[in-house]
Amino acid sequence: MSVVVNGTTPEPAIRIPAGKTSWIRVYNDMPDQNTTMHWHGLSQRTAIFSDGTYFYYSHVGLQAHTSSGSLIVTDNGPPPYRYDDERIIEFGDFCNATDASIEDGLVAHPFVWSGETHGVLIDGVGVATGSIGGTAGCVLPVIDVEPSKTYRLRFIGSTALSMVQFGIADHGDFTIIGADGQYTKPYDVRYMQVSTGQRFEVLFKTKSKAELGNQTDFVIYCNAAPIVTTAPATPPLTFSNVTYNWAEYALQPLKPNDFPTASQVTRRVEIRNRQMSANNASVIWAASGLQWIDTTAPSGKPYLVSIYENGPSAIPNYTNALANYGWDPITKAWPAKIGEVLEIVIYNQPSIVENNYGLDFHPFHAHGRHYYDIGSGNGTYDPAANELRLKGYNPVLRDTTNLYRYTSAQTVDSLAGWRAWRIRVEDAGVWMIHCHILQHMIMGMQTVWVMGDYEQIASIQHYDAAGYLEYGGNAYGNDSYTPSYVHQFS
Ligand SMILES: [Cu+2]
Repeated sequence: MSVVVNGTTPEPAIRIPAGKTSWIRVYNDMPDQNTTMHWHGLSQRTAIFSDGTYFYYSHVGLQAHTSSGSLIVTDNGPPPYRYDDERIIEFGDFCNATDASIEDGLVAHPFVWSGETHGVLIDGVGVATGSIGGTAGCVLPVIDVEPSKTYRLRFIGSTALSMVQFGIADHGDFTIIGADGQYTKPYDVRYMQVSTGQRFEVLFKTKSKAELGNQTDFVIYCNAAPIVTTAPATPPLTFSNVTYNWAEYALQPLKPNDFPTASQVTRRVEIRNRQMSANNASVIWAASGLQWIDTTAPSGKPYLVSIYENGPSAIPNYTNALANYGWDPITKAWPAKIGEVLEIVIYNQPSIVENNYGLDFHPFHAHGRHYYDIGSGNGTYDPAANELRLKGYNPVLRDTTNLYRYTSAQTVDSLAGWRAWRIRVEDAGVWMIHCHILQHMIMGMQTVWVMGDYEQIASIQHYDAAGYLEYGGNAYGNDSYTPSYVHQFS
């Protein structure tokens, strides 16, 4: 049992034009579950100016396993790159268990791991590990293309857990032209590497009829083809287990994007992530000592609702947060002021569960305003050394990038790898920064950022927001009445 939208997984693709107001009405037809829809990569109160590939999914529990679909913001005018047609390639994970049973295990005492994925899906189709395509109803994914054409492939990482490497046998490079909804300068790669939460746009040329000869099917990765039902004797493509160098310090914006210099940075915050044991043998992830799950907010309500209802007292205390790794001990949230330019350094630290000192990789995603990704590396972040690597390099704006695993284990208190971002704090609101692996989120690898003061956050008047502040409010609507709404654009 899992959650679907309009009867399908992936959910239907949504295409909306840039610069226009589009209505998307979300109905929850599940009598026994809450749901949310997260418009991944978009700051919902700001206008979108360019084409991009986004996606939308439930942000509740493990519903996003199946409740996920592409969201394409179409260009306002001709795109900056020429291509004949496009295809969406959305990766998903298949687990041979219900969402509820996996989730129960993740929060159980003692902890029960979900196990690894049973199959990586392309656009909802795939064959589970140990099964053979073409038998017993197992269908292999097929991407239909025509000869002599250039395709814009829109890759969407909507797996729960898996990092996916992807290639097509006997073809040339993919040319990356976009990442996380932002156009980039062209950058060639031999194969794709996509973590959960990430999107990439690439140009891909198919062969001409003459080049094809009699061969019209090509293996995607391995084990897969609609006519070929057994794996090739030798893998048709060579990938690398070294994941941490893929397209690092490489993707630059097509147009200048106001990248902040080191001297413009006003504050550096570290988020130190580690796996820990909690009471009763459960296993959690904590960020600088704070495990954040749905019940962590002290008010028991969403932060925005609490801010509207309680006013400035619900804003996390900035001074106390600075004295406590960046997060306020009362509200369990990370405050920032509008106008700050943050440098956020995300660290891996070895697990202290059963003294195994293990490490994992984590695709970190930020809601709201995109960030400038200033790179990654093993060990401890060295600002001066990194500044040399940034010379002549202008990072593209991103919303999901990997904190990698460089070694399997290290000594207990070491800093075992980093990812760093710069963020211009300009969008007032409550935004999450979290690992995008669904299992890790449920185990607590999430942070909540409150950006701006009360007046800035509550700039939509209370009477206009009132319908959002409780279940069944007039902003929700139902079968018998249309929700009331506030125009965000003139
Ligand atoms: Cu993670």
